[in-house]
Amino acid sequence: MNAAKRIGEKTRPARPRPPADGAAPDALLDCAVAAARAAGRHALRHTKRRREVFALYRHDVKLVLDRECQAVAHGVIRRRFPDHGILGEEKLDSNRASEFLWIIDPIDGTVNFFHGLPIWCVSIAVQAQGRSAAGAVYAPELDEFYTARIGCPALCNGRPIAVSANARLNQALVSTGVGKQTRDNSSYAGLFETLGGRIQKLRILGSAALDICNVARGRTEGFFESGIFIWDAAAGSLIVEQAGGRAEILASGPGHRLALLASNGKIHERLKAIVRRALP
Ligand code: LIP
Repeated sequence: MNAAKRIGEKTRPARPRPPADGAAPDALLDCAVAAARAAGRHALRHTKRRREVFALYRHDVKLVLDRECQAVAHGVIRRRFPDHGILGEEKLDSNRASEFLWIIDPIDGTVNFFHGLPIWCVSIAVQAQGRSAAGAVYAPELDEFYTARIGCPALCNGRPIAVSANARLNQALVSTGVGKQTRDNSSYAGLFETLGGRIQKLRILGSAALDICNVARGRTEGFFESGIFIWDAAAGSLIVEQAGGRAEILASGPGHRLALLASNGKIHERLKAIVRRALP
């Protein structure tokens, strides 16, 4: 598994050039917000269809609404930036020759959504020349809309947010997640025991994007998960960095899989030393 420090870093060119089609950061952020809002509202309007599946797995579910929300977000982006590349969780991967890449998770926290838990969101990020430029995470049932772009503070519902000031590991609230493979569930026992003894409390909430936004908002001090994907983490990673925290890819593998550590920065290295033992 090759490791890279930040999402997009390994493809980052030495000196970023001005974008070819002049897509300014504000225009990219406006588009991310419009796409996340449209997709989130579509899911919210159709919550009665939350159990319509096209595939049911042992630890995962693929919803009809996943694909519909991805198509809604894709349409918003295509209308504004017809030549940009788009990568989506639901088998969407187009025009990767572009210097811009949109990364869509139409419903992050899919199993929560399927069961009626409100902890789910739409996560949309855009990279320019391999560097995250703007991101939006919209949780309709929680009425929380996180946004960030390079050069500006992270916001929640239009108000600036910041990571917590807590530097004590034994006072830290940390969230994690359990992947979609059966082996993921068994490999976590050791991590839970080790981590649980060093921090205040461990939480599993089921949406990596919202877990990372909780760090950005100062509700938790850290998030770690191995076996998630770039679309789970891309927008949240920019949001937590623009809120004064850190997001670091500890390992990556085929199919956009990765292990991510996000934190308030103050406990990052101590947390990394613990969670690294859980990496395959
Ligand atoms: C989910 C992640 C979560 C992880 C789940 C799943 P999805 O993404 O947000 O952190 O524990 O296994 O990967 O599939 O709901 O977009």
